[in-house]
Amino acid sequence: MKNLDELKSEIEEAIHGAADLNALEDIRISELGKKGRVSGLMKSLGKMDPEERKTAGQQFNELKQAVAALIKTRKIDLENADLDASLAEEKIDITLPARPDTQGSIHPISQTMDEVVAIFGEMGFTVAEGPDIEEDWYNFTALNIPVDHPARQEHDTFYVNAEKDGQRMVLRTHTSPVQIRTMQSQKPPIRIIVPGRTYRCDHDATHSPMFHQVEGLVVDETTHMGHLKGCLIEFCRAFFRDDDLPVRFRPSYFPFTEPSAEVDIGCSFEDGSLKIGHGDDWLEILGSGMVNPAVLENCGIDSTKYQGFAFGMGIERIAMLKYGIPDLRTFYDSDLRWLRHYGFRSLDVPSMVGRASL
Ligand code: 2NM
Repeated sequence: MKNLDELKSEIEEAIHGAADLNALEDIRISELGKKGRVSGLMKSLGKMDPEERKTAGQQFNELKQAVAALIKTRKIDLENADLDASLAEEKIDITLPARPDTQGSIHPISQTMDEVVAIFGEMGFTVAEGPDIEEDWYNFTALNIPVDHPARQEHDTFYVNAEKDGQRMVLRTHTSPVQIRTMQSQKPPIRIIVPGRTYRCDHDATHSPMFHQVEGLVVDETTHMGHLKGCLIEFCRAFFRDDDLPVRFRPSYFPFTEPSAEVDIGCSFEDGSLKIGHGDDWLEILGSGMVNPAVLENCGIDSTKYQGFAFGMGIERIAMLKYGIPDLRTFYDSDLRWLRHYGFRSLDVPSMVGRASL
């Protein structure tokens, strides 16, 4: 049997010479493993007589512990060396340009439509939608706007070179045809909100040939003007986030409603800038009225049993007022710098409005 001291220095030398963690692990197995040399010595104790076993056992144990300690120390050294090597090798290139910010933002039109829909959604309205290209009957006739009615000219209609069952097709001038379609296909009670694109042949600083509307309709047996007023006052105060916002109903005329009212909110023009919520001036926000019984009948609803109210608003207009956007035409320029300024973060829910800070 080899001299124990000799064996110890041989193992010690091997451990120090281990180039990496794998080599060290091989040494551990060949010395301390089940079939290792040191383990072999421990096994040989069984064949010794008691006196010999006592001294040898102590020596073998000391050797075993010394080898285990040496391996442990060498392991820590090798691990540190590995870390030092990768720190030296893996450099961070701080001269690389930053990655471009690819986060998009929500267009103010979409944001405003979502807000309006959310407010009416909480009141129990559901969203209805319909086609942009409409039959003349749905866009005008059913709404009590007969042929040669001046309102047809007022609406500056885009006519489409297509006919359906001999009917002229138009780009809808309002979203009201969706209300007509809903009244034809659903039984009251009806409570719908209709967001969407609308088209009028008009283009200047305050008009775009394509714009957005949200209209609403309620039809039930006992629906009355008080419901219209309460609902729209509530909407104006929720949308402009002002519980004391003054709201005024001003008599007006629409062929599809009788009586009709325009809805104004209180404001002031101090030092040339508009302030919503207080002051002696009024700003028009909505059109509204009790659905004309003729319109109900056109849709197959018994006007002796049912009554309804309806309203409509232009999204661009209320978005400009709420978010201080001065020029209508900028909505459609697709200018990314404009969108970064006026756009909204995608995770903002309609009730938690905040600007994108890009
Ligand atoms: C408005 C103003 C007043 C309206 C009426 C209807 C329908 F289909 F029920 F008759 N829909 N929308 C309406 C009434 C729209 O927008 C300024």
